[in-house]
Amino acid sequence: MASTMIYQPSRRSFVLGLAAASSSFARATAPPPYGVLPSMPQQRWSELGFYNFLHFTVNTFTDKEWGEGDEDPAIFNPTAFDAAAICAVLKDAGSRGVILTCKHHDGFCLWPTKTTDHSIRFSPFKNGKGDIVRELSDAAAKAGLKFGVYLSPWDRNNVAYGTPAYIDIYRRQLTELLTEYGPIFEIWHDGANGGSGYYGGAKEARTIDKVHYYDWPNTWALARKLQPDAVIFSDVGPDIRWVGNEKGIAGETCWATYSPVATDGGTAVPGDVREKESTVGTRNGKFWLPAECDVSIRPGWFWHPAENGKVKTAQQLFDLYCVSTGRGASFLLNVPPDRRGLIHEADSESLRGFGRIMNATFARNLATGARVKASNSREGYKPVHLLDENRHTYWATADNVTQAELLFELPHPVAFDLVRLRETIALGQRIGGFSVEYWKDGAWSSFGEGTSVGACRILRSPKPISADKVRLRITESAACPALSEFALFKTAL
Ligand code: FUL
Ligand code: CA
Repeated sequence: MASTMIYQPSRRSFVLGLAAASSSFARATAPPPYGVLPSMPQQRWSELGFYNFLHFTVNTFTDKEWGEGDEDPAIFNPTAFDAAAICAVLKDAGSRGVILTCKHHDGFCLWPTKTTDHSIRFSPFKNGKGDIVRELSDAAAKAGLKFGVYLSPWDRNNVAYGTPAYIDIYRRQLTELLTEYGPIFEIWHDGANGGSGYYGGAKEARTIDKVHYYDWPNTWALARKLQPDAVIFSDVGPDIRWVGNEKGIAGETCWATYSPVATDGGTAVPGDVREKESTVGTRNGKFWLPAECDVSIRPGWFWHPAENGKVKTAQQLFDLYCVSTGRGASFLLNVPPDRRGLIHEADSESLRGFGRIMNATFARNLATGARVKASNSREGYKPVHLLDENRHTYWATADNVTQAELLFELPHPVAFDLVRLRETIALGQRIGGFSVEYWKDGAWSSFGEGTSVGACRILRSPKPISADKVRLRITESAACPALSEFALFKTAL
């Protein structure tokens, strides 16, 4: 990965961004930033937490997970496709955005592209006049959901796949998607690459050189130019990294910084990265590359009638949220439309339940109203900023202080099983160790401890505990700690 591809904010832009949040902030001296820093699009992305994938294509009709690319476009014919209805279900679940498989490995395009005939234009859907990308991006905008595009680099239909001509086709497809459908928040490049396929009738296996074939730096430069506010995802970024598994689980330690390496120790590229390391990231890594946890609500990525009884429950989704977003990553949950072009009832029920749990659990920070004392505070960065519901104001210590204690005294005992911390990531990933304790029977008991914090860190206890005094200890920090929020919640199942 070329380091020039990683674009970082100027120091000025984020300091101004934070200062705008509170005028007393502007007068005090902010802690100097530490290490590599998130760009503005990466900072905005880290506030999303939960958003969705929609896997939808010819596979929905052939009952396959990977189409060969030899499908007759006539099979693509959703009978009741309703983008607004899909968005309404996602919105109710608390989703912040939706990423559509505009083209999966089969090469079938869900928009009337000029680059290939393997598309919706040759399907019976709306007599070839339909455009799923248009309908979904419009409906998402109306529902207040961000819209993102998945465009598979591997194309098992295209005759040119494996030759330089295909790279031009891929970039033209990307250009259509990034110029004709409004603002795009995330661009998703899959790592599955090369192998057998139809390839315009050749029906053979084609392998590609993963490091050079796609010329990623230039494709990403094109994406940056067309949608400068979007984040670009792949196994290795340049903005968001794959978490290294498809289970929706980030490492208990999950650094936002990462120095990706290929399996043989060489240059990491989409399709070749040490997956286990992607789960954890790298302390003081070379790039700001936070993890995204992609997982399907069903066993498969596409809708299969045989999996209607295997939909994850609302509670399972909540558990996944806690180990993805709650570990400094994000939760990208796939919900595949069925052959009608709707979210199946079983999936909507789980999503509704998940939304209910999320709303009821996170409705109110139970630490609100606590008196808070810090062992050390920097001038203008008092601990009250931890309880002001504003992620742009924060508590920080003096420059040379890298261990600290915060004491929260509540007016009444509260029952809680979740503790949520937010680090001030605009200043880099600083904290490397912390513990939470509560006062019980005249002594401090351990609630839990952790390493990385990042944009959001949730510690969970199997049972609620009740206390009127809670203590947070920062046990390790690479520079003086800067924390934006401290919150207590009780899971409302
Ligand atoms: C993988 C693909 O091969 C799957 O079909 C799916 O799209 C998943 C999100 O990424 O690499
Ligand atoms: Ca705050």
